[in-house]
Amino acid sequence: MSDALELVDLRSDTVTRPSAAMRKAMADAPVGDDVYREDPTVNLLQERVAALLGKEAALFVPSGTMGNQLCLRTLTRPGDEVIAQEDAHILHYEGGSAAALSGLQIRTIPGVLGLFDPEDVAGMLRPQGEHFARVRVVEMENTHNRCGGTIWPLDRMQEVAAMARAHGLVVHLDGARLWNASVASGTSLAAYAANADSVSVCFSKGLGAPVGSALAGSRDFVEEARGNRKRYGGAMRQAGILAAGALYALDHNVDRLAEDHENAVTLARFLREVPGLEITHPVQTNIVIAELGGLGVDAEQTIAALQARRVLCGLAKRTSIRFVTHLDVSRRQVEFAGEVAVQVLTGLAAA
Ligand code: TLP
Repeated sequence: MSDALELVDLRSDTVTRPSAAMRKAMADAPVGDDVYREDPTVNLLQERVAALLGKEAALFVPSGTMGNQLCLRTLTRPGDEVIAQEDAHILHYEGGSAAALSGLQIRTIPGVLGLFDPEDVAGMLRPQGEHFARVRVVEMENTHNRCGGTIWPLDRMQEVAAMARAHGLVVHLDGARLWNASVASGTSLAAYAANADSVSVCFSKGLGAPVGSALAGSRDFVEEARGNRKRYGGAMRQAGILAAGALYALDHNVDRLAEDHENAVTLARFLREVPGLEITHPVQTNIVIAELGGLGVDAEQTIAALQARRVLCGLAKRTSIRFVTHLDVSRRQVEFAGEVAVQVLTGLAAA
């Protein structure tokens, strides 16, 4: 089949390219200067996202990292502590920015599959006094990237948020892939977001827009985040061109995430054929992490060998590799990648 001859890029759902229809919507978008708040397309997107998340306001930002970091900056003062699960994106993949830009320390909960319990939060509280950092934010990531796209069950989020709030803490939700959680679980975006004071979501991952994320919260919070966005150099001018891609994605690419989730299950089925390979998480959304430790093959070597066969994946942890399904890979391509992965891994294990 012709598409099987092409590169099957499963490194991330960030690699998607805007479709012709999305590009047209972007080209045709009415725009204005968003620093003057005069870009109608950005304004529309912000209103739409605020409504979807059940928040008073939202703000368009260039990236998920900036969304998370603006939320953290706006919720805290230097020296504060952020409580997060030990595999959190804000800790591993944002260049140390919580420390560099906001003077924060992140204290981690081990958790299981990226999730934790209200008692874990209680265990992180500190007495008041000059020795202690102020514990300020509890962060949840839904879906959880480094733990294989796992979904926070709504009731567990509610319990964690209730515990945090009972102790005067605020909650941030890294919802880069909240769309995936919502489509897979049937829980509304707003129901998840109700458990957070600040939320960030991305259009540039499974939704297939080329650029852009948003943060959301109360009107006052978003107003302050807007000032910080300017300071961080993230205030854009005729950004409606980009916001139009995000609006197009909201209209066309949310429900279809279910296909990506099915494709991830299919891929995992192939991978499980390899004796010794482990997928240690339930495949709930669009991420599959294969643990290679038991197989005795090197993760980097595996990635290179797969690349030579035109299948791209990424390193997850030292001994595991990550595959992410998305709208630019078809069922057939996923099956092709699965077949290749079985051959390559079986061959490496036997060598
Ligand atoms: N994740 C990227 C890489 O940074 C690892 C990926 O390929 O998955 N929160 C979560 C949960 C994310 O997965 C990401 C991106 C971000 C935030 C940051 O988004 P960007 O890349 O737009 O800064």
